[in-house]
Amino acid sequence: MNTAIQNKLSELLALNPELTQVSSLGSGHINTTWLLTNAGQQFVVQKLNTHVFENPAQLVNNAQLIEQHLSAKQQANTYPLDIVKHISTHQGEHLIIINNAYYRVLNFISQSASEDIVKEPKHAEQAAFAFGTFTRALLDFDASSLYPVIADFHNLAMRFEQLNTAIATATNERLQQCKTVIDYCIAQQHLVKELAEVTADLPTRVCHYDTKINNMLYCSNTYKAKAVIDLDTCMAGFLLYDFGDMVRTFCCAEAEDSTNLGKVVIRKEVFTALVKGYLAPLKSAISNKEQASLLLGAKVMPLMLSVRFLTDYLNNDVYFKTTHAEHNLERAQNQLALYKNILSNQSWMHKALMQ
Ligand code: ADP
Ligand code: GN1
Ligand code: MG
Repeated sequence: MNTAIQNKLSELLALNPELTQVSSLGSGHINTTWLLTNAGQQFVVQKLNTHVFENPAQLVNNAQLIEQHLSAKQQANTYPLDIVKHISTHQGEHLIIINNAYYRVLNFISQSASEDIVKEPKHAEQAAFAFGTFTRALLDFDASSLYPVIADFHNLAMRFEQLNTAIATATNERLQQCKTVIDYCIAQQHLVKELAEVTADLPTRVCHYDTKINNMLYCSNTYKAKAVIDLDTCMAGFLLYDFGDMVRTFCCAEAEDSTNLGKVVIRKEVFTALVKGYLAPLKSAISNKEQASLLLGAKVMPLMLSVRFLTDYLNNDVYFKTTHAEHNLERAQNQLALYKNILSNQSWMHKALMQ
Protein backbone atom coordinates (compact mmCIF):
# COMPACT_ATOMS: atom_id res chain seq x y z
CA MET A 1 0.00 0.00 0.00
CA ASN A 2 1.47 3.35 -0.91
CA THR A 3 1.95 6.07 1.69
CA ALA A 4 -0.69 8.39 0.25
CA ILE A 5 -3.39 5.69 0.58
CA GLN A 6 -2.13 4.77 4.04
CA ASN A 7 -2.38 8.42 5.15
CA LYS A 8 -5.83 8.88 3.63
CA LEU A 9 -7.15 5.73 5.34
CA SER A 10 -5.66 6.84 8.67
CA GLU A 11 -7.34 10.21 8.31
CA LEU A 12 -10.71 8.60 7.50
CA LEU A 13 -10.40 6.33 10.53
CA ALA A 14 -9.45 9.30 12.74
CA LEU A 15 -6.00 7.82 13.37
CA ASN A 16 -2.67 9.65 13.52
CA PRO A 17 -1.04 8.78 10.14
CA GLU A 18 2.43 8.98 11.70
CA LEU A 19 1.63 6.01 13.94
CA THR A 20 0.12 3.84 11.18
CA GLN A 21 1.94 0.72 10.02
CA VAL A 22 0.74 -1.58 7.27
CA SER A 23 1.73 -5.14 6.30
CA SER A 24 0.33 -7.69 3.85
CA LEU A 25 -2.06 -10.34 5.12
CA GLY A 26 -3.17 -13.66 3.70
CA SER A 27 -2.90 -15.39 0.35
CA GLY A 28 -6.25 -14.71 -1.35
CA HIS A 29 -6.49 -14.84 -5.14
CA ILE A 30 -8.87 -11.90 -5.64
CA ASN A 31 -8.77 -9.01 -3.15
CA THR A 32 -5.68 -7.47 -1.55
CA THR A 33 -5.55 -7.57 2.24
CA TRP A 34 -3.43 -5.68 4.80
CA LEU A 35 -3.11 -5.48 8.55
CA LEU A 36 -3.16 -1.85 9.65
CA THR A 37 -1.73 -1.17 13.09
CA ASN A 38 -1.94 2.12 14.96
CA ALA A 39 -0.98 2.69 18.59
CA GLY A 40 -2.07 -0.78 19.68
CA GLN A 41 -5.22 -0.84 17.53
CA GLN A 42 -5.41 -3.35 14.69
CA PHE A 43 -7.61 -3.32 11.59
CA VAL A 44 -7.90 -5.39 8.44
CA VAL A 45 -7.96 -3.28 5.26
CA GLN A 46 -9.05 -4.78 1.95
CA LYS A 47 -8.90 -3.36 -1.52
CA LEU A 48 -11.80 -4.93 -3.41
CA ASN A 49 -11.21 -6.36 -6.85
CA THR A 50 -13.90 -4.60 -8.86
CA HIS A 51 -13.21 -6.65 -11.97
CA VAL A 52 -14.56 -9.61 -9.97
CA PHE A 53 -16.96 -7.78 -7.63
CA GLU A 54 -18.68 -5.33 -9.91
CA ASN A 55 -20.95 -3.92 -7.23
CA PRO A 56 -18.92 -3.29 -4.04
CA ALA A 57 -21.78 -1.46 -2.34
CA GLN A 58 -24.03 -4.52 -2.63
CA LEU A 59 -21.21 -6.75 -1.43
CA VAL A 60 -20.75 -4.64 1.73
CA ASN A 61 -24.52 -4.49 2.20
CA ASN A 62 -24.78 -8.32 2.05
CA ALA A 63 -21.96 -8.73 4.56
CA GLN A 64 -23.54 -6.23 6.93
CA LEU A 65 -26.92 -7.99 6.83
CA ILE A 66 -25.15 -11.19 7.84
CA GLU A 67 -23.08 -9.42 10.51
CA GLN A 68 -26.28 -8.04 12.05
CA HIS A 69 -28.03 -11.42 12.02
CA LEU A 70 -25.05 -13.18 13.60
CA SER A 71 -24.55 -10.40 16.16
CA ALA A 72 -28.14 -10.80 17.39
CA LYS A 73 -27.53 -14.55 17.82
CA GLN A 74 -24.23 -13.90 19.55
CA GLN A 75 -25.97 -11.60 22.02
CA ALA A 76 -28.56 -14.31 22.66
CA ASN A 77 -25.69 -16.76 23.27
CA THR A 78 -26.70 -18.90 20.29
CA TYR A 79 -23.71 -18.09 18.08
CA PRO A 80 -20.45 -19.12 19.76
CA LEU A 81 -17.98 -17.65 17.25
CA ASP A 82 -16.43 -14.18 16.78
CA ILE A 83 -17.85 -12.04 13.99
CA VAL A 84 -15.97 -9.96 11.44
CA LYS A 85 -17.62 -6.55 11.12
CA HIS A 86 -17.18 -3.58 8.86
CA ILE A 87 -15.73 -0.53 10.61
CA SER A 88 -17.07 2.86 9.53
CA THR A 89 -15.02 5.95 8.80
CA HIS A 90 -15.52 8.94 11.10
CA GLN A 91 -18.10 10.08 8.51
CA GLY A 92 -20.06 6.84 8.87
CA GLU A 93 -19.01 5.26 5.54
CA HIS A 94 -18.39 1.51 5.28
CA LEU A 95 -17.06 1.62 1.75
CA ILE A 96 -14.10 3.91 1.09
CA ILE A 97 -13.31 5.17 -2.41
CA ILE A 98 -9.80 6.51 -2.99
CA ASN A 99 -8.61 7.27 -6.55
CA ASN A 100 -11.49 5.20 -7.96
CA ALA A 101 -10.42 2.14 -5.95
CA TYR A 102 -12.70 0.57 -3.29
CA TYR A 103 -11.48 -0.23 0.22
CA ARG A 104 -13.20 -1.47 3.37
CA VAL A 105 -12.00 -1.84 6.93
CA LEU A 106 -12.81 -4.80 9.21
CA ASN A 107 -12.19 -5.52 12.86
CA PHE A 108 -9.05 -7.62 13.31
CA ILE A 109 -9.74 -10.82 15.25
CA SER A 110 -6.83 -10.97 17.64
CA GLN A 111 -5.10 -14.10 18.92
CA SER A 112 -6.23 -15.94 15.84
CA ALA A 113 -4.55 -17.80 13.01
CA SER A 114 -5.53 -19.31 9.68
CA GLU A 115 -3.80 -22.14 7.84
CA ASP A 116 -3.51 -22.91 4.14
CA ILE A 117 -3.15 -26.66 4.62
CA VAL A 118 -4.80 -28.68 7.38
CA LYS A 119 -2.08 -30.09 9.62
CA GLU A 120 -4.17 -32.42 11.76
CA PRO A 121 -7.64 -34.01 11.47
CA LYS A 122 -8.83 -32.17 14.58
CA HIS A 123 -8.19 -28.85 12.80
CA ALA A 124 -10.48 -30.02 10.00
CA GLU A 125 -13.12 -30.94 12.54
CA GLN A 126 -12.94 -27.49 14.14
CA ALA A 127 -13.00 -25.64 10.81
CA ALA A 128 -15.95 -27.68 9.52
CA PHE A 129 -17.72 -27.15 12.85
CA ALA A 130 -17.30 -23.39 12.36
CA PHE A 131 -18.69 -23.43 8.82
CA GLY A 132 -21.56 -25.69 9.94
CA THR A 133 -22.28 -23.39 12.89
CA PHE A 134 -22.26 -20.39 10.55
CA THR A 135 -24.78 -22.12 8.24
CA ARG A 136 -26.95 -23.18 11.14
CA ALA A 137 -27.09 -19.63 12.48
CA LEU A 138 -28.25 -18.44 9.06
CA LEU A 139 -30.99 -21.04 8.58
CA ASP A 140 -33.58 -18.45 9.63
CA PHE A 141 -32.03 -15.67 7.53
CA ASP A 142 -33.88 -14.77 4.33
CA ALA A 143 -31.42 -15.90 1.65
CA SER A 144 -33.33 -13.95 -1.00
CA SER A 145 -32.33 -10.68 0.72
CA LEU A 146 -28.73 -11.28 -0.42
CA TYR A 147 -27.76 -9.64 -3.68
CA PRO A 148 -26.12 -12.21 -6.02
CA VAL A 149 -22.68 -10.56 -5.96
CA ILE A 150 -21.38 -12.85 -8.72
CA ALA A 151 -24.16 -14.17 -10.92
CA ASP A 152 -24.04 -17.95 -11.51
CA PHE A 153 -20.98 -18.21 -9.27
CA HIS A 154 -21.34 -21.96 -8.72
CA ASN A 155 -23.24 -22.72 -11.92
CA LEU A 156 -21.27 -25.58 -13.48
CA ALA A 157 -23.08 -25.33 -16.85
CA MET A 158 -22.12 -21.65 -17.06
CA ARG A 159 -18.50 -22.49 -16.11
CA PHE A 160 -18.39 -24.92 -19.06
CA GLU A 161 -19.82 -22.19 -21.32
CA GLN A 162 -17.07 -19.83 -20.17
CA LEU A 163 -14.51 -22.54 -20.92
CA ASN A 164 -15.89 -22.99 -24.43
CA THR A 165 -15.74 -19.23 -25.05
CA ALA A 166 -12.14 -19.19 -23.83
CA ILE A 167 -11.26 -22.12 -26.10
CA ALA A 168 -12.64 -20.16 -29.06
CA THR A 169 -10.41 -17.16 -28.39
CA ALA A 170 -7.25 -18.66 -26.83
CA THR A 171 -3.83 -18.61 -28.47
CA ASN A 172 -2.80 -21.78 -30.28
CA GLU A 173 0.15 -22.12 -27.93
CA ARG A 174 -1.98 -22.21 -24.78
CA LEU A 175 -4.59 -24.41 -26.46
CA GLN A 176 -1.95 -27.00 -27.35
CA GLN A 177 -0.51 -26.93 -23.82
CA CYS A 178 -3.95 -27.51 -22.31
CA LYS A 179 -5.29 -30.09 -24.72
CA THR A 180 -5.29 -33.05 -22.32
CA VAL A 181 -6.84 -31.04 -19.48
CA ILE A 182 -9.47 -29.50 -21.78
CA ASP A 183 -10.47 -32.89 -23.19
CA TYR A 184 -10.76 -34.43 -19.74
CA CYS A 185 -12.82 -31.55 -18.34
CA ILE A 186 -15.19 -31.48 -21.29
CA ALA A 187 -15.79 -35.21 -20.87
CA GLN A 188 -17.10 -34.54 -17.33
CA GLN A 189 -20.07 -32.45 -18.43
CA HIS A 190 -22.47 -35.22 -17.39
CA LEU A 191 -22.10 -33.78 -13.86
CA VAL A 192 -24.23 -30.81 -14.97
CA LYS A 193 -27.20 -33.14 -15.47
CA GLU A 194 -26.51 -35.03 -12.26
CA LEU A 195 -26.41 -31.72 -10.34
CA ALA A 196 -29.73 -30.60 -11.81
CA GLU A 197 -31.35 -33.90 -10.80
CA VAL A 198 -29.92 -33.99 -7.28
CA THR A 199 -30.65 -30.34 -6.47
CA ALA A 200 -34.16 -30.33 -7.99
CA ASP A 201 -35.88 -30.71 -4.63
CA LEU A 202 -33.17 -29.59 -2.21
CA PRO A 203 -33.72 -26.48 -0.07
CA THR A 204 -31.87 -23.27 -0.86
CA ARG A 205 -29.73 -22.03 2.03
CA VAL A 206 -27.41 -19.13 2.73
CA CYS A 207 -24.11 -20.47 1.43
CA HIS A 208 -20.71 -19.04 2.29
CA TYR A 209 -19.48 -20.09 -1.17
CA ASP A 210 -15.76 -19.83 -0.33
CA THR A 211 -15.28 -22.33 2.49
CA LYS A 212 -11.56 -22.54 1.83
CA ILE A 213 -9.58 -23.57 4.88
CA ASN A 214 -7.92 -20.15 5.13
CA ASN A 215 -11.32 -18.48 5.48
CA MET A 216 -11.60 -19.86 9.01
CA LEU A 217 -9.74 -18.43 11.97
CA TYR A 218 -8.61 -20.66 14.83
CA CYS A 219 -7.70 -19.54 18.35
CA SER A 220 -3.95 -19.31 17.97
CA ASN A 221 -3.16 -21.37 21.09
CA THR A 222 -5.86 -24.00 21.18
CA TYR A 223 -6.82 -24.45 17.51
CA LYS A 224 -10.48 -24.18 18.50
CA ALA A 225 -12.69 -22.55 15.85
CA LYS A 226 -12.79 -18.78 16.37
CA ALA A 227 -14.40 -17.08 13.36
CA VAL A 228 -15.65 -17.59 9.84
CA ILE A 229 -14.28 -14.83 7.62
CA ASP A 230 -14.36 -13.67 3.97
CA LEU A 231 -18.13 -13.30 3.65
CA ASP A 232 -17.95 -11.64 0.23
CA THR A 233 -19.55 -14.47 -1.72
CA CYS A 234 -22.37 -15.37 0.70
CA MET A 235 -25.38 -16.06 -1.50
CA ALA A 236 -28.39 -18.32 -1.77
CA GLY A 237 -27.48 -21.84 -2.90
CA PHE A 238 -27.07 -25.50 -2.00
CA LEU A 239 -25.03 -26.76 0.93
CA LEU A 240 -23.25 -29.30 -1.24
CA TYR A 241 -21.09 -26.51 -2.69
CA ASP A 242 -19.85 -25.40 0.74
CA PHE A 243 -19.20 -28.99 1.75
CA GLY A 244 -17.40 -29.65 -1.53
CA ASP A 245 -15.15 -26.63 -1.15
CA MET A 246 -14.19 -27.81 2.33
CA VAL A 247 -13.31 -31.27 1.02
CA ARG A 248 -11.35 -29.62 -1.80
CA THR A 249 -9.27 -27.43 0.50
CA PHE A 250 -9.07 -29.42 3.77
CA CYS A 251 -8.46 -32.98 2.68
CA CYS A 252 -5.33 -32.80 0.55
CA ALA A 253 -1.91 -32.36 2.14
CA GLU A 254 -0.67 -30.49 -0.94
CA ALA A 255 -1.48 -26.88 -1.84
CA GLU A 256 -4.01 -26.12 -4.57
CA ASP A 257 -1.16 -25.20 -6.94
CA SER A 258 1.19 -28.07 -6.09
CA THR A 259 2.66 -29.82 -9.11
CA ASN A 260 3.40 -32.89 -7.02
CA LEU A 261 0.32 -34.59 -8.44
CA GLY A 262 1.09 -38.03 -7.02
CA LYS A 263 0.43 -36.54 -3.58
CA VAL A 264 -2.81 -34.83 -4.51
CA VAL A 265 -5.02 -37.31 -2.69
CA ILE A 266 -7.79 -37.25 -0.10
CA ARG A 267 -6.69 -37.98 3.46
CA LYS A 268 -9.28 -40.35 4.89
CA GLU A 269 -8.84 -39.27 8.51
CA VAL A 270 -9.19 -35.60 7.56
CA PHE A 271 -12.36 -36.28 5.55
CA THR A 272 -13.85 -38.24 8.45
CA ALA A 273 -13.05 -35.41 10.89
CA LEU A 274 -14.52 -32.85 8.48
CA VAL A 275 -17.80 -34.77 8.27
CA LYS A 276 -17.96 -35.08 12.06
CA GLY A 277 -17.37 -31.36 12.61
CA TYR A 278 -19.78 -30.21 9.88
CA LEU A 279 -22.67 -32.45 10.82
CA ALA A 280 -22.47 -31.74 14.56
CA PRO A 281 -24.37 -28.42 14.25
CA LEU A 282 -26.31 -29.35 11.09
CA LYS A 283 -27.40 -32.98 11.29
CA SER A 284 -30.68 -32.22 13.06
CA ALA A 285 -31.51 -29.47 10.55
CA ILE A 286 -31.02 -31.32 7.27
CA SER A 287 -32.70 -34.33 5.67
CA ASN A 288 -30.91 -37.58 4.83
CA LYS A 289 -31.27 -36.65 1.20
CA GLU A 290 -29.53 -33.31 1.68
CA GLN A 291 -26.82 -35.01 3.73
CA ALA A 292 -26.23 -37.59 0.97
CA SER A 293 -26.13 -34.82 -1.67
CA LEU A 294 -23.00 -33.36 -0.04
CA LEU A 295 -20.78 -35.97 -1.68
CA LEU A 296 -21.73 -34.66 -5.11
CA GLY A 297 -20.33 -31.29 -3.99
CA ALA A 298 -17.01 -32.99 -3.22
CA LYS A 299 -16.83 -34.08 -6.87
CA VAL A 300 -18.19 -30.88 -8.39
CA MET A 301 -15.98 -28.36 -6.60
CA PRO A 302 -12.52 -29.62 -7.69
CA LEU A 303 -13.86 -30.07 -11.22
CA MET A 304 -15.41 -26.59 -11.23
CA LEU A 305 -12.16 -25.05 -9.96
CA SER A 306 -10.20 -26.94 -12.58
CA VAL A 307 -12.51 -25.55 -15.27
CA ARG A 308 -12.23 -22.03 -13.81
CA PHE A 309 -8.40 -22.09 -13.57
CA LEU A 310 -8.18 -23.56 -17.07
CA THR A 311 -10.53 -20.91 -18.45
CA ASP A 312 -8.44 -18.18 -16.85
CA TYR A 313 -5.26 -19.68 -18.31
CA LEU A 314 -6.81 -19.68 -21.78
CA ASN A 315 -7.94 -16.07 -21.20
CA ASN A 316 -4.32 -15.10 -20.41
CA ASP A 317 -4.80 -14.87 -16.60
CA VAL A 318 -7.27 -12.05 -16.16
CA TYR A 319 -9.13 -13.30 -13.05
CA PHE A 320 -7.01 -15.10 -10.43
CA LYS A 321 -3.76 -13.61 -9.13
CA THR A 322 -0.81 -15.60 -10.48
CA THR A 323 2.88 -15.63 -9.64
CA HIS A 324 4.23 -17.27 -12.80
CA ALA A 325 3.20 -17.93 -16.39
CA GLU A 326 1.80 -21.45 -15.98
CA HIS A 327 0.31 -20.95 -12.52
CA ASN A 328 -3.34 -21.28 -13.58
CA LEU A 329 -2.62 -24.34 -15.71
CA GLU A 330 -0.81 -25.97 -12.78
CA ARG A 331 -3.80 -25.22 -10.55
CA ALA A 332 -6.15 -26.70 -13.16
CA GLN A 333 -4.05 -29.89 -13.35
CA ASN A 334 -3.87 -30.11 -9.57
CA GLN A 335 -7.66 -29.79 -9.17
CA LEU A 336 -8.23 -32.38 -11.86
CA ALA A 337 -5.91 -34.80 -10.05
CA LEU A 338 -7.93 -34.23 -6.89
CA TYR A 339 -11.19 -34.77 -8.78
CA LYS A 340 -9.91 -38.08 -10.16
CA ASN A 341 -8.78 -39.17 -6.72
CA ILE A 342 -12.22 -38.38 -5.28
CA LEU A 343 -13.88 -40.40 -8.04
CA SER A 344 -11.86 -43.43 -7.03
CA ASN A 345 -12.67 -42.96 -3.31
CA GLN A 346 -16.39 -42.31 -3.54
CA SER A 347 -17.46 -45.53 -1.94
CA TRP A 348 -15.84 -45.10 1.48
CA MET A 349 -16.50 -41.35 1.38
CA HIS A 350 -20.22 -42.02 1.01
CA LYS A 351 -20.12 -44.46 3.96
CA ALA A 352 -18.20 -41.99 6.13
CA LEU A 353 -20.68 -39.24 5.25
CA MET A 354 -23.80 -41.30 6.01
CA GLN A 355 -22.70 -43.35 9.01
P1 ADP B 1 -9.04 -12.83 0.60
O1 ADP B 1 -10.26 -12.31 -0.11
O2 ADP B 1 -7.78 -12.25 0.08
O3 ADP B 1 -9.05 -14.32 0.68
P2 ADP B 1 -9.58 -12.78 3.47
O4 ADP B 1 -10.71 -11.95 3.98
O5 ADP B 1 -9.78 -14.24 3.43
O6 ADP B 1 -9.14 -12.21 2.05
O7 ADP B 1 -8.28 -12.45 4.33
C1 ADP B 1 -7.01 -12.98 4.02
C2 ADP B 1 -6.35 -13.51 5.29
O8 ADP B 1 -6.21 -12.43 6.24
C3 ADP B 1 -7.14 -14.58 6.03
O9 ADP B 1 -6.85 -15.87 5.54
C4 ADP B 1 -6.68 -14.39 7.47
O10 ADP B 1 -5.44 -15.04 7.69
C5 ADP B 1 -6.44 -12.89 7.58
N1 ADP B 1 -7.63 -12.17 8.07
C6 ADP B 1 -8.63 -11.69 7.30
N2 ADP B 1 -9.56 -11.07 8.04
C7 ADP B 1 -9.15 -11.16 9.30
C8 ADP B 1 -9.68 -10.68 10.55
N3 ADP B 1 -10.82 -9.98 10.59
N4 ADP B 1 -8.99 -10.93 11.67
C9 ADP B 1 -7.82 -11.61 11.62
N5 ADP B 1 -7.26 -12.07 10.48
C10 ADP B 1 -7.91 -11.85 9.34
C1 GN1 C 1 -10.83 -17.30 -4.85
O1 GN1 C 1 -10.32 -14.89 -2.81
P1 GN1 C 1 -10.10 -16.33 -2.45
O2 GN1 C 1 -8.70 -16.72 -2.66
O3 GN1 C 1 -10.65 -16.64 -1.07
C2 GN1 C 1 -12.18 -17.44 -5.53
C3 GN1 C 1 -12.86 -18.72 -5.08
C4 GN1 C 1 -11.98 -19.90 -5.42
C5 GN1 C 1 -10.60 -19.71 -4.78
C6 GN1 C 1 -9.66 -20.80 -5.22
C7 GN1 C 1 -14.50 -14.49 -5.70
O4 GN1 C 1 -11.03 -17.20 -3.45
O5 GN1 C 1 -14.09 -18.87 -5.75
O6 GN1 C 1 -12.55 -21.10 -4.96
O7 GN1 C 1 -10.03 -18.43 -5.16
N1 GN1 C 1 -13.02 -16.29 -5.19
C8 GN1 C 1 -13.71 -15.65 -6.15
O8 GN1 C 1 -8.57 -20.83 -4.36
O9 GN1 C 1 -13.69 -15.99 -7.32
MG1 MG D 1 -9.99 -15.58 1.94
